[in-house]
Amino acid sequence: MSVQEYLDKHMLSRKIEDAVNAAVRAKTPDPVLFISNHMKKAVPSVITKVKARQILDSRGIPTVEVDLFTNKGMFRASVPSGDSTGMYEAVELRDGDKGIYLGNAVTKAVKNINEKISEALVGMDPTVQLQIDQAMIDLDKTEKKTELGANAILAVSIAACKAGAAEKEVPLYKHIADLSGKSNSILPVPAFTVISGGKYSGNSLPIQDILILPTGASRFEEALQMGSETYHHLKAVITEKYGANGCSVGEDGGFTPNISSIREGLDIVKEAISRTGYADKIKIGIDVAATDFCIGTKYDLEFKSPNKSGQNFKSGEDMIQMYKELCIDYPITSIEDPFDKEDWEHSKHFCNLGLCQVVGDDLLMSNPKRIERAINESACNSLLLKINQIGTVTEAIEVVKLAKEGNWGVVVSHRCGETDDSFIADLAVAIGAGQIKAGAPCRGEHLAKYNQLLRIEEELGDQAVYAGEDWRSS
Ligand code: 2PG
Ligand code: MG
Repeated sequence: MSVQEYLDKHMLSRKIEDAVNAAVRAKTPDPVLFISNHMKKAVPSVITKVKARQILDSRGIPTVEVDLFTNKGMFRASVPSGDSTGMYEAVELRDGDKGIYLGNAVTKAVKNINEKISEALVGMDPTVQLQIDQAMIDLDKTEKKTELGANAILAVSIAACKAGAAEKEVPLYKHIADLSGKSNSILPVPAFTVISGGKYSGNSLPIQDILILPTGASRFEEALQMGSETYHHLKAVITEKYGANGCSVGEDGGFTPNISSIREGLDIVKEAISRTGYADKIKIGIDVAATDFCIGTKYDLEFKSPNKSGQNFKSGEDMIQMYKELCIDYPITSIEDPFDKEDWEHSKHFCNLGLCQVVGDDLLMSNPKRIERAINESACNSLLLKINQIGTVTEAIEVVKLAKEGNWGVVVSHRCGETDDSFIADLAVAIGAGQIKAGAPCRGEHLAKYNQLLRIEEELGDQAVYAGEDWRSS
């Protein structure tokens, strides 16, 4: 189309005249800026270019970043990556050449965006998230996004979502809320990792994380303050008991003192909480990640102590007994993956006791079929949502609906390999998840999410609602 044809088609002469008249009416002190902003709104927004690159995540491992361009500007997104990759989740495309980044490069995924995905999306309206995601799903044609890579598809999906919000001139959480059919935005209760164990640390603690949940705060800002203060009191407790080198941190930012039992970890967290003065307002959660120490049908809580490992296996029933006692002795309100990902029987039995929230992470892998099964069998009562296990914003919204229809809690989660992208903060607010797990209240990749929640709370002003005690049912 020639420029003249374009001008005629979009009636630009008339729109320019309108912009000038509007500037005069508004008595603007800066007519050029006013007219250019006015004209920007008049331009129909379409995706004009999608450009991806390889960057590094918080572990120093390659991941995908994308710049999506519309007539309104450039919108950037990058995707996280996790350690636990299961057969039910969308596939992250990695090059596999061991000589380059130990096989972890993502240049094929980047190429897929720059060529195939870009070609398919250029010209589309960025507000039609469902169509954009569907176009990529159709292009990929595989069930687990193996062809283009879930890392490629998700990066573009998120960038398009940001572009859609800009096109509508609304905050990102508002746009996602519209896409989800939700009208009330809710600030989630943060679940801060404070102690790291399991495969994330060199200590002998078998479980992956001990977390704190400030459910008794009145605002998110207060919850963040409680989390930060507890974290620093914990640092002091650890220094007193284990020396300063106990304060090194693991992948998710939790301290990694050389403790060997769950109770030892819970005791120091309880001590830190008591030093804050918020005792009744902060609850404790644990991510057991029991799949990592399940051997056959037994659990080896000493799997990280070479001289004890394999000598004292626990049965599923023993594990249930242990959780029962822990829930009595500590303010535990949430247990994630208490059993192996295929140990449905003990998960069901434990969940039915109703002692605390039972979160399905490895059990579900954010997979709709596994979520449906777990709802039907009451194998857990909360979804850990990892968006890169699904691969598009639209499908993430769908699984949240599924979980909410089952009256479950929803925890929007980061991955151990993160970037400075704060998308999950807006997502958590928009879908009314009630809970977000984004690591410790330290380190840039975690604070990108928590700080974004501060901004959203500030922007919502009087309208801001913190999930607080309704963290499971918001
Ligand atoms: C988890 C997550 C985040 P990963 O188990 O909940 O901590 O770990 O990203 O390695 O799956
Ligand atoms: Mg987990």
